[in-house]
Order: sequence, then C-alpha cells, then structure tokens
Amino acid sequence: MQNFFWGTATSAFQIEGGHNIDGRSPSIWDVFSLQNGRIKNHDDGRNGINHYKTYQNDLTHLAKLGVNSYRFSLSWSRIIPTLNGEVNKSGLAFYDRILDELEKYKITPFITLYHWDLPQYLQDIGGWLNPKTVEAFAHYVAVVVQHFGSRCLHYITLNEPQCIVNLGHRTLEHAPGIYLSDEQTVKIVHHLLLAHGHAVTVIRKLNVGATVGIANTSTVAIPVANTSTNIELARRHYFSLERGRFDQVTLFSDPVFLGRYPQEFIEFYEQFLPENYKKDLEIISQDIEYCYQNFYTGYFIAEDKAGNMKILPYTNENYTGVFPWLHYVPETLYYGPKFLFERYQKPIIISENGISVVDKVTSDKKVHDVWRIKYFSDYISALLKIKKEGVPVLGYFAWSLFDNFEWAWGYQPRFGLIYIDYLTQERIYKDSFYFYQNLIKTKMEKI
Ligand code: GCO
Repeated sequence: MQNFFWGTATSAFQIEGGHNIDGRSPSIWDVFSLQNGRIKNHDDGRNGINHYKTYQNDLTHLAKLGVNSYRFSLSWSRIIPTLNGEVNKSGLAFYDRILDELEKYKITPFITLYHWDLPQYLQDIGGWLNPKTVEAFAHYVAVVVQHFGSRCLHYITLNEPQCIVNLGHRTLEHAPGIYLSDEQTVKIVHHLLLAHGHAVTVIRKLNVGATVGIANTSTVAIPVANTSTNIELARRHYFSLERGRFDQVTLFSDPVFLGRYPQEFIEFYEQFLPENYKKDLEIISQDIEYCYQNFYTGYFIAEDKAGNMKILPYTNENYTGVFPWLHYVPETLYYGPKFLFERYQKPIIISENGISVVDKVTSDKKVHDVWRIKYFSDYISALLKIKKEGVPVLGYFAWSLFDNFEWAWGYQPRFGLIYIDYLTQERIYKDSFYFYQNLIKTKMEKI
C-alpha cells in the first residue's frame, strides 16, 4: 500500500457530458438542468466539460500532476439505463477505458458509486422515498463490482447524503427539487443509509478485497482557545443535532460507525422510522475500512465568562471566495479529523477539500490563483499537524481536478486546479496546479 493517498476528486455529472450517447439515459440532474430557473445563467450541466470525449487527454493532466490516487464517480444511468435493470455494456466500457488510463499511470482509482445523479426512471417511481431505489442501487453496485473485479479496490458508496436529503428535498436547491415533509425526509435518510449498508454487503459478498467507505460532509466547530473546556464545547456543538436539520455529521456517521441513530434524532423522529429499524442498523453498521469526509469550512466556538458556548462571527480573514458558505478556516482540517477519529476510531481520508475563487486568465495565458494556493497550503499544513499528533490520516483529495459544473451555481464558480475555457474547452494549468504538484513531490516519500 502507498504511504499516503495524494489525489484529486471529480464527479461524473459535473464533468462527463456525453449525456445522450452510447445508451446513457437521463439522470435527475439532466432533467433539473433544463427546468427554468433552477440553474444560474440557465447553464446546461448536461455538457459537463466534455470529459466523455476528452478523458484520455484529461487523464494525462492527472498524471502530470503527480498524484497517486484519483477519486471519480460513475454515472448510474450510463451503466443501467432502464428500470428493468439491464446492463449497458458501452457504459461499463467507458469506465474500463478510464481504468486503463489510470493503470497506465499507476494511479489508484477510488470509485464513488453515487454522486447525486439518480437515474430519472427511479425518480419517476419516487426516488429515494421508494425502497425499490435501494434495491436498484444494490443491483447496480453488484454489476459494477463484479465487472471491475480487482481493478478497483476502493469504493465510496454515497457522496454527501446530507446534501442529497437537505438540498435535494428541503431547500430545493438541488435535484430532484421536490419538498418532503419531516416524515418523508426521515424515510429517505433511512433509505440512503440502507443503500450504503446493502452496498457493503454486496461488495463483501463478491469478495474482491475492496475497501469501503461513505463520504459524509460537515462544517467543523473550531475552538478558538486551546483549552479543554473550549475544545469540549466545540466538540459537543459539532456532534449535536437540531430538529429540522438533516445536514449534521452524526446523522449519517453514527448509524454507520456506531450502529445507532443520534439520541436527539430518535427523540424527534423515531415514530417515522420503520418498525424494524434496529435490525436495519445492523446492515448499515457493517465494519468498513475508512472514515471519509468532505471538509471545506468551519465555524468558531468560544466560551463566555460564565462558561457558556458562543458562536463567533467570521472576520475578514475568513475570506469566502465565490461561495457565501465557504469560509477560509484552515483549522477545519485539524479539528475535523481529530473529532471524527476520537468518536469513530477509523482512519481518516479527506475525500474533498478546495475553494472557488474568481479565476482570470492573464495575457501570458496563466491563472494566478494566489488565494487557492494559500487555502490549500494552510489547510494541508493543519492536516499534517494533526496527523503528526497521532490521528491516522491516510489520504487527501483536492476538489477538484478541473473547473466544472457546480450544480445549481452552474459553470461560474471555479474549483479546479485546471482552468476550463468554456468556449474552446481548452485546459489551462492554474498556479495552484503547480503548487499541488510540487507539494506532492516533496511530501510523497516523507510522510
Ligand atoms: C460535494 C460536492 C461537489 C461540489 C463541491 C463544491 O461533494 O461537496 O459534491 O460536487 O462541487 O463540494 O461545492
């Protein structure tokens, strides 16, 4: 095994394009993309960055970057385009070609099985509200894992179920953009967890020796003072759960790693869970290898004179880039892994971390993304610090390799190490590409 997984991450819908060729059927994001007013500037996500056609060249850039790992997701509706479950061979063949390229460059694949692009035919029968979707997921996972065999040894079942639930079904910023009541929302939480659990069962049964994980996400509570009471207040706030919010870390991580729902969740919502939910928790909490987490940002917790917890406002230093929610808070990659490891006792892999800034191509055809470099540099330093202090951190995946389709925000926010000129589809290395390349080169052997 490698010492440390240095990688970048992408997702199928955000980059692939090729939405209606070689047998792929629409996903909920294809449909959502075309609905009036859903996506900024009416950007059409179905084009991605044309990676379906340019993947071969695109992956030469990945090799140049010098990473030893690459996290990408599969388009479910490319592989299984209809409700009858039949397999589309050309869909699998596309990913075979990607694996061929990765093998050529000795880059370890990490496959995300579900990164938000549910086949529309499943949404048509109720989406994650319908238990049939869970069965369909297990079938799709079996097809994939059987097909790739030992060519892929790292699977991530779901990406950010918090967002699937919350953005897709509560705030309606994301597909399918259908509002669910608390009762229905609890059902899809449970179904998503079950989908994860069944995927673990399938992967173990097929016995390919792959590791499994789920990429949850969270905004981390950062203690402003390094005192045990302040750290405890932050930890408690980070792991608390509020009624009506379905985006907190314990909601998906406690069932997976501890085999139980958070106490508050049970108090608020137990009546909406299926009768046999405790049995289901056994499936959900099967042992998995890694605790993946997508970390972007944090918020500050202080202690007032009476010893009470207080959330502090951000300062100018916590620059936001293009996104109002994404503040520069490098301590996120120190306290996040620390708190998660203390609670779940599993090795940590950062499955996403990055920032969107306003990138401009200058007359010398370069992109001087100074802020992104500062962000990566300070976040990675914080991560390596907690690793040095004994938390087993095994990998880091920068989000993202390319600028891409940023969901409801369209193509305007740019998260890539590589700039995309959307008129010509030209790829231009940003300064942060060289920064990350150099960082990997100097750290690769040392940690
Ligand atoms: C995620 C999202 C990514 C986003 C990124 C920036 O996993 O968080 O899936 O697809 O592009 O988070 O918002």
